[in-house]
Amino acid sequence: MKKIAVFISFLTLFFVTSCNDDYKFTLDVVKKTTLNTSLSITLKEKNDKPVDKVQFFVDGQEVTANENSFTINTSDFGVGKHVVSALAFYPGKTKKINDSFEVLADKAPAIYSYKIINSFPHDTKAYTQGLEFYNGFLYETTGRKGQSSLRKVELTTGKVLQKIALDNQYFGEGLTILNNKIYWLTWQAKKGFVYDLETFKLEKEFAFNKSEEGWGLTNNGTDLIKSDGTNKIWFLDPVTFKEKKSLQVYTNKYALENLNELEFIDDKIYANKYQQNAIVIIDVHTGAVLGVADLSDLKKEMEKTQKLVPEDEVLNGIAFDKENNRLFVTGKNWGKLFEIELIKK
Ligand SMILES: [Ca+2]
Repeated sequence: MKKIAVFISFLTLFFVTSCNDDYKFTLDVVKKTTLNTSLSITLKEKNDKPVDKVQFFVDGQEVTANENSFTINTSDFGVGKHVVSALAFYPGKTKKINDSFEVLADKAPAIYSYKIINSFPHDTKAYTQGLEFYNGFLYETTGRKGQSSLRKVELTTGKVLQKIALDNQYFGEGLTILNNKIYWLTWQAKKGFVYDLETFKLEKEFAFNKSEEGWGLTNNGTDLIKSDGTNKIWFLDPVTFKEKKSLQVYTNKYALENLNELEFIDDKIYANKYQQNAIVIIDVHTGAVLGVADLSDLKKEMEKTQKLVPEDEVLNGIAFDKENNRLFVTGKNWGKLFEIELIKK
């Protein structure tokens, strides 16, 4: 009796396995495409066996299917790697098939040069990680354990008007000001802090979620916008600190990693790329790199009066004075802060 049961189980297993194996699905997907392109993806069964229904998902979000295929405009999902899944329902079974596609920007970034409009003193002991212009003053955060500080600075003199230190266990990173609060990131502690704008009194701390580290910070008036050292830019709710969404930053050729200090200007994100004397201009909706400003001559300008530590005392810090349309940049421990104008080549 037992033998028969085993034999029946074996038969059942064989039957189920062979039935499963009868359906061989693949997703017909172009692996690399560009923005502003229509992309069609089709679920194929090796022997054209009929399925009852297919549901498609891009990055976990269901998209409208037309029988065994669907079409999207790549701009709706932005540049970067996207996961596509199909859930196929066929007699008595369901199967999930995963694949991916990568979207690049549809054109090369515009190249900008720059013109120095003004230069101001900057503390050579300020290892700049965050820089923002607010209500007539510069606000700056500096890094390194035991040296991390939050400062309010007078633009024209570089004089530090107000300053607090971060606990020695933390390495300070970017800052931004929103709704009369200062938000300040730490590097690898997966933590950020919130201060009162006027008093610099610590109000609360928050934890990062999926974003990896704390690098740059800015805001668009609604959300905090954070870089984490990868090619991703994260949008956080300033009250709950929920990471609402992320952008992947790509040119027409590759992903741009190590995005550092940030500034939100005219609906675009300006980012320092770590250890590169460049600022990249990013489309806030798609993540595509729209422009690159080469500031290597600005570093050379600094080196006329100051010896900079290679690969350490690098360009970092972008601030924008919206009222007067002034763009400020500096670097880690640089003795000068420059007002510059970017010029499209
Ligand atoms: Ca900034």
